[in-house]
Amino acid sequence: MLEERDFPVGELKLLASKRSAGMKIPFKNREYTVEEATPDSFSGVEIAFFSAGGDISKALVPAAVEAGAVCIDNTNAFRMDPETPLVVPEVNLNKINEHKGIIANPNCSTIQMVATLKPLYDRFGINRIIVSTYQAVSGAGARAIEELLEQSRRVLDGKPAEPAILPVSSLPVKHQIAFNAIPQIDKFLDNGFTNEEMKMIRETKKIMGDDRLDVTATCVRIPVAYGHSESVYVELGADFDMEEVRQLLANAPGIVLVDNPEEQLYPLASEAAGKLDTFVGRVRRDLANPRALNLWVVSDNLLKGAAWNAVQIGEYIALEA
Ligand code: 3JN
Repeated sequence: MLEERDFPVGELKLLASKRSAGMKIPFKNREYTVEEATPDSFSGVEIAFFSAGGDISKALVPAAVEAGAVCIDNTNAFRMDPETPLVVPEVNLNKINEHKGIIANPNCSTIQMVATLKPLYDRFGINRIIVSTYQAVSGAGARAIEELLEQSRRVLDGKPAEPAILPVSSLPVKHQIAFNAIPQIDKFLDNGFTNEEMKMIRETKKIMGDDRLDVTATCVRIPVAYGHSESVYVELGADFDMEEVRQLLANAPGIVLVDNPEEQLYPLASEAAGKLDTFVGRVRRDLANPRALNLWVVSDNLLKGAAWNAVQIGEYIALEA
């Protein structure tokens, strides 16, 4: 993403665990050697991107902040910390300036939903969101992509699925993902929701800056490699005109309206994969509640859902702050 966006990199330092130290990674016609990340790694670093899990961020982000770096953290470690802005540039860019060394990058499923709903929130207000997600296996890491591909081959060959990775949790029980849908992403909490669902609920309120927003979520893993899809029911705070809703979505930054049922055109994960934008379609007024809308929202979970949102924040810091 840094290379693709021609990010203004002076010096690049690639850090990872001891296990990955020594690996070579190409960047702009040069090869860089990965170094082991330690608390002493950050002297002279201006911007640090973290994406190695919450525990690593908790252990190393404070050292990076201490060394003077602005940290853009892709994990859940600081997302709900009141001192840390949780930023989707299309929604709350202004919050970046309040940072005290850390800016948190939200969960992938949250980002694409709030980016889409922001223009509707600003124009009509939002009282309630009911979302169901259809999430790609890449959200669970490279080994989950491998599992989907390998398992699909096995099932097609009439062999047992032998699930080993999904759902990712500390329990030994695993489920088939090939030709299936798994209504669990991350671990279960005491309230019956999964951690992924609670991330969407809490993060949406924080990013929109509205604690009274009612949000409920059901997060489902489906056999797609790249691109999360979401069915979103949203109750607006005022009467609305469908044509105006379409215009607001079509003109929203980072959002592409793909909505032409007559030609069977709507957002698809296969089309969104590899792209920076978020795609919205199937826009229709609810039949029971005339103040509610139903939408289908799709984006690349690894790009807008992660790397692109983080680099977008980095661009703002490097070029404008
Ligand atoms: O499974 C998905 O599709 C999304 C996964 C997100 C995830 C997985 C492990 C750790 C996150 C996240 O960004 O919410 C984290 C984390 O927060 O550190």
